[in-house]
Amino acid sequence: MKRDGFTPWPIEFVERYTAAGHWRGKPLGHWTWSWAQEYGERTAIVDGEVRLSYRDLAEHVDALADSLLDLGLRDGDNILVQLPNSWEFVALFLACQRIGVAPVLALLAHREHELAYLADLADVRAIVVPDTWQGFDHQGLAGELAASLPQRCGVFVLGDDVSKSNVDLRSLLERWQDPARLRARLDATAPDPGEIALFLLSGGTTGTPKIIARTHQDYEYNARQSGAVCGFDAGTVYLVTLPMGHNFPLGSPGILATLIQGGRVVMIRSPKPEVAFPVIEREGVTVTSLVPAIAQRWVEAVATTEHDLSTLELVQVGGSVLDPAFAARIGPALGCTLQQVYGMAEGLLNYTRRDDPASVTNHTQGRPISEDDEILIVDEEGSPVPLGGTGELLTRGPYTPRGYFRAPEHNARAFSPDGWYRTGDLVRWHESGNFVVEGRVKDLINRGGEKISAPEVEAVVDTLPAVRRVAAIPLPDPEYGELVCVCVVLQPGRSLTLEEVRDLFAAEGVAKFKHPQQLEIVADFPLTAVGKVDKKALRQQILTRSEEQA
Ligand code: J2J
Repeated sequence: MKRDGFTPWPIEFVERYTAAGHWRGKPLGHWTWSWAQEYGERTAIVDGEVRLSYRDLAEHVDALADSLLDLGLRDGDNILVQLPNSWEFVALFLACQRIGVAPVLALLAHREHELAYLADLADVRAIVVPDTWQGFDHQGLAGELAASLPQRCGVFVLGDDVSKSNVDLRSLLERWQDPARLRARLDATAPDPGEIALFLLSGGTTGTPKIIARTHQDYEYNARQSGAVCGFDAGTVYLVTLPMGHNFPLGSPGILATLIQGGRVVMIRSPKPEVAFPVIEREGVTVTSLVPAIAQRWVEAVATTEHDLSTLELVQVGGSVLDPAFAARIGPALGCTLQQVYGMAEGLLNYTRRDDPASVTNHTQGRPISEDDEILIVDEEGSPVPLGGTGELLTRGPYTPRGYFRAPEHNARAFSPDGWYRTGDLVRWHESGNFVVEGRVKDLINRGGEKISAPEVEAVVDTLPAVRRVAAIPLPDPEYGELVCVCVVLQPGRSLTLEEVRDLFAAEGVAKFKHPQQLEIVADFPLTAVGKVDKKALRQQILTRSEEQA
């Protein structure tokens, strides 16, 4: 079913990507059974004590898809999903793909501020949450949120403590029908492969975060081609260390490429070394993906671990800047090859290759996966920079959508008239042909790979009566790379503390990782020539002030 608010690729590109074999004209859900046929009784997913074969997985997926239909969900509907890493999450994701229901992949850290916005933007028909997670009552919040929406919206809960008014997700996964008949029935109503399959969250540089609609065939290519580039095969045992709602573990190459290849996906719920290391040993994990902050913890912990990590072949690190000196330590410490990944939920994926020399792997962020990824590096006027120069990366391609979902105004700025996505990243070509990410022009804070929109933070702080003007900027953080600092010009005679700011964020139900860590009161903001806050100068001012105080 067609949804409004989606920017399609122009027809000549559809034809080109199809003719090249990138797009295969099949919905993502189609592949579940094609994998089951090919890989049958091999283990597809391991989650604690649960081990599912490819056939088990396909049967559970169909049972769940059918239950979702019974509950009234239809092709063209969207649902909000906020789940911990689990086999049930994988099954739900694939069940949605069978019937054209698109999950909006929220993070467990999100609270009412983010969830209410997403539920409204995507007009969701159900919210799927754990009962509780790390002490937080997700079920309670989802219930309140669903009741507050104008549309009818169900609450589906994963856990042991599902309240009577909600739907128990596990019960929907139970198999009681003849799999062959159910499969035929679901195949007959398969969704359009050019339609929206899932929504990923954008890091966002606007006051309200944008969501990215990915289609069935673009996302399948995203995963398959990533898998080919990264050497995923039937022997791949992929550990899902990062939250699977992220593009990186989900499809870059992640879970989907592992399943495409007939490998084994191993779920863990926390990236902590004490959780991950025993599972790596037990399952013989060969590949995982990490953000730099987690890689740091693993490298520190490996020195004293008793666990045997010798099956690890490849550790992918991406999402935020990786210091080259630290990069050089990762492979030797973990006994595997490092692969840097420069990716984005908006599409374009870059990987260093497994056979790149260490001088390239440690110092660059990789190169695109597809011969149809188009790349431009431009200066502030939009003119291409000379080879080797630094500029903003613009891209188009077979898995880079042409617009954010339901965001025409923002799209007019974030995309060029001929469909190039302006990444907001400053990059240059390295002599190896890989990119080096040099910085960014977009207004966000990258906290250990989690992206925080500066205007979103500013909009919250701006509601405080003491605040005349506010600017959120990134400052260096030893563990997470960057922290959120809010710089405030006060109203005359007023004062403000960091605690008051943080209390407001908590009261507004903003995800904790966005709460400011530092408050700086300033007399005024430096301005650019066009009268905007000069955040670069402001950041420099704050850094100099901190140095002087130290
Ligand atoms: C510097 N900055 C990086 C890197 C991303 C794989 C890996 C990462 C993401 C991701 C992803 C970086 N060095 N190695 O979706 O599939 C910053 C850039 C980029 C933004 C995208 C994947 N890797 N970044 O991080 O949508 O600024 O995707 O534009 O969360 O992260 O963020 P996101």
